Amino acid sequence: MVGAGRNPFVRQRLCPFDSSLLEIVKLTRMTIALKSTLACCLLAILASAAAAGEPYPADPAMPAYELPDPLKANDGTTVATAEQWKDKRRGEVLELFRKHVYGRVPATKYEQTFHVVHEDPQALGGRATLRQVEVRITRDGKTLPIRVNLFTPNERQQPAPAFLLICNRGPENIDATRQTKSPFWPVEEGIARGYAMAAFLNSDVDPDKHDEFKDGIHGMLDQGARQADSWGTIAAWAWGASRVLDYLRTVPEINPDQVAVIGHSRGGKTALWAAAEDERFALAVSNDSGCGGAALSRRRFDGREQVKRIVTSFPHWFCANFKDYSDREDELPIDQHELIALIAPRAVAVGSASEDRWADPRGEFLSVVHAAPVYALLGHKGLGTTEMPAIGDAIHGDRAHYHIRPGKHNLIVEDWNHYWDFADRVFGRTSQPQPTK
Ligand code: GTR
Repeated sequence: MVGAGRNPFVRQRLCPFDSSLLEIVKLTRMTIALKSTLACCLLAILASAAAAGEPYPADPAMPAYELPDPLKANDGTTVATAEQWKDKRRGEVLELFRKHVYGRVPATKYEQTFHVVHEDPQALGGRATLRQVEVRITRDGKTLPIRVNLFTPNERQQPAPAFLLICNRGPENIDATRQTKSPFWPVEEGIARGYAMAAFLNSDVDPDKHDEFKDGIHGMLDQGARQADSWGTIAAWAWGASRVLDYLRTVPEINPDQVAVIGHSRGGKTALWAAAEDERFALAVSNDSGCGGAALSRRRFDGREQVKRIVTSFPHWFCANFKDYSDREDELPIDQHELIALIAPRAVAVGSASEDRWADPRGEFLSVVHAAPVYALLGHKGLGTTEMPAIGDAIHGDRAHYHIRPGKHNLIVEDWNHYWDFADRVFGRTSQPQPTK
């Protein structure tokens, strides 16, 4: 049993009890005043809890839960060696996620070609080479272009490690002209640290709306009636990330064995699933990915996104089977710590924001903690602790990273610096955080 949380905020009874009307009015006013004072106190507590150096607030009340053991095979036996994990159990866990959560990619054949549509060897004042590339997917006379913006550092002794951002925001966030510089994709800082920076829009692969899977890559590759485990839109975006990786691995300036996939929120859910499906990604970065991403589904408390809510608001993200676990998370044959385990022994980085309770920061942390037995089996310590860091702190473990940044749901340079620091360790290199422009 992982344990039920207790509500740290004790409710106070404020109702007055008096027979005189005047007294009641007075007391009611007092009650209102007291209530607003209490509300202010509560806000102050929450605000101070969001300050750097403070512990993340205790869990609200929630039902006790028990996590499935990643090392217990479908036949009930316990996986005891790295070989058993690789040859048997990893495939089982992957299949369980395909069947119950994200869905299965169809086996439909297609053609893929890469087209450099613009190249500037002297981008960013000569510090980088910019390539704008289309990864074109063609089937039955129809073509779907995935547009990639790629900056590679010009100053480098050897092929550079790369970060591929799955951008779930507008194109201005990944502006190749750099007229708009968004902290969501801090190219200048990444290049200064020696990283190649690539990005594509998830909407190029599949639209982020419930279109009955008619448009985007679904419209192109799906054949026949949809099944309960047919791929949803997150699986489609993850597939798109792999197609961009196909291209990145052909770029001489990039080390093909050092490509990280990174995403925020729905993009973070996608980054984790992309790395689970595609073992060529050396590092998966989940920023504020929450429900259906890094956060454990079984932690069911009010104020965080749960399965019922996510499948209702975003019916296209997951396979149809996932809906069956609305308010029945305990019946899922897997939980999200096993998604992290699928990335082992490769590196994983999970970042949270202290005010992002909807994404359940502690649930995101615990997923990494509970993936540790698989990392251990494969010769790595993982985070190396079960204690959540204070707000503002980071844990750079052995192939696993976690940080909790003060503030709101977002991907900003502070998060990126944590990820680059960790990637430096994983890839055995050093680089310095840059002053933000
Ligand atoms: C929210 C959704 C989250 C998260 C977020 C985002 O509306 O509830 O699961 O993915 O969107 O992607 O920004």
